Amino acid sequence: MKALILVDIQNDFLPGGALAVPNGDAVVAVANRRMPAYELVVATQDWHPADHQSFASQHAGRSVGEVITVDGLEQILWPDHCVQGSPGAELAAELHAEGIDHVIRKGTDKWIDSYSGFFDNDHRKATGLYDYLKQRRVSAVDVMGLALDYCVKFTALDAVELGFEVGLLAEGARGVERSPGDCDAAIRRMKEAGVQIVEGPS
Ligand code: VGL
Ligand code: ZN
Repeated sequence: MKALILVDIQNDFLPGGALAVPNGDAVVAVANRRMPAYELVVATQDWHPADHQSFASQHAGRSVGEVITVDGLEQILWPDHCVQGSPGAELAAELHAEGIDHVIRKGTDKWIDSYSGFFDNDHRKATGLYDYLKQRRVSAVDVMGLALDYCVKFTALDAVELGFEVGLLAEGARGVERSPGDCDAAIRRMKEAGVQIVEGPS
């Protein structure tokens, strides 16, 4: 069985949001169009405590975009985003929520970020997504959403490592592009790992 994983399609990643992804809103219509073709649809939700240590605001004298070490791990500092219970953390209002079977929240531990929907960035703890999919006999996943060069990429790479057949719905993904070329590099890395890049509408 094949599942669709909708990655972090949340207000804070849409235009006007705290960590807006350029043209991030374009993925909502793609998600709505593609969802009915899958037997199972899972959404991930970035879900940070207000004092999450990936927030630049938590580190005196540091600014957004700097890279520091948090609990022994490299961490890019982001603006405050997807704070638990805030409007920015909600799934996009136009996303057809009734088509989503399950939501996996991640990034809940203040000391470690979680780009992947499966594990935190150091693979210390699982989010429950793998068990959820395995219990339902899922063997293949298509991944789309935000942001292509962070959470979509790491979710797809972990899915490959976990043994799923993985597709990237490229038309349904947009990236932050902190540095020019990040999105192309992300797609290249996914391709090399064995992710099938699915282009264009269907
Ligand atoms: C994301 C940065 C920080 C993402 C989440 O969803 O790609 N990026 N938190
Ligand atoms: Zn985050």
